Amino acid sequence: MSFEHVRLDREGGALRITLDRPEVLNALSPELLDELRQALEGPAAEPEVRAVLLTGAGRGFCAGADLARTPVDADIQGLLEERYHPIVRQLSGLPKPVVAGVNGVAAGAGMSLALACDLRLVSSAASFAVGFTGIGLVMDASCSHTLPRLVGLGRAFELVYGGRRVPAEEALDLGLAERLLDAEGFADAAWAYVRSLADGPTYAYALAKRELRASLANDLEAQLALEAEMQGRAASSADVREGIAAFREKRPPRFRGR
Ligand code: LHQ
Repeated sequence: MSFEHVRLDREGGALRITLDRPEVLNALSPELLDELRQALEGPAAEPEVRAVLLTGAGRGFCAGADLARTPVDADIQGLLEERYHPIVRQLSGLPKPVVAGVNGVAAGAGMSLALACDLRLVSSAASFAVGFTGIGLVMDASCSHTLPRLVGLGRAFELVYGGRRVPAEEALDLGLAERLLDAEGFADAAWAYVRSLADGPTYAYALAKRELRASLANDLEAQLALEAEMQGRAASSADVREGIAAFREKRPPRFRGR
């Protein structure tokens, strides 16, 4: 599979997807969106891929929709349903860890993509800008779903009204990011983190991801039922046998991801 606007690297079970239009801070052109969707539905979904890193080339993570290529009188509703929603569903639904490596500014729908990932590693040079309202639009590509869940309703309002730019350190405090890493060496550190996740118990991670994602909508009874089902599956995996054997033998486990 060869792409022009998205770069893919594989190392062991880790896949890195790099948005690759650095001259426009990786703004989302129709071509980039198509390639990103193909990368997420193809290579990222292969069972041999056990963790995914989404990051950006150059000094930006993603500046959102390509404003030079997206006429505002276009069918934006159709565009979102056709091109953006499948990407969001893959980022949040892939049965493996999906990590955003936010190397630089993440704005508008670029911020949406980062928030749709399971967690965000941010460079000290990164920033977030809700952005949409600054140009008279509203949140899309799942930002209005993830943002209040991550930062709380009041803080979401504060970020949306005004659309200010949030620097990396504040993003960490607010809950927009989970780890702050030095800009120097960020790409290597983010990749090492995701490579280490790819050696983990992928099947347990996938089941845990279902539990956590479902917890936001479930009541206690529904969540207890889901946990029992997920634990039943985890307990019958080869990885749990390896995990327990490694514990008894006082050695690191060698998980095979199922
Ligand atoms: C860009 C962009 C960009 C094109 C920087 N497009 N070129 C809407 C419609 C449809 C469906 C889906 O969703 C949406 C929602 C959205 O995502 S709307 C777009 C939301 N994004 C924004 O409003 C961000 C617009 N960009 C900015 O405000 C700034 O560029 C930020 C704050 C991101 C970065 O500022 P700087 O670091 O000062 O960089 P810059 O502004 O100089 O940008 C560098 C280049 O990238 C520049 O090109 P140039 O040829 O002048 O060097 C920009 O024009 C280009 N660029 N964002 N979204």
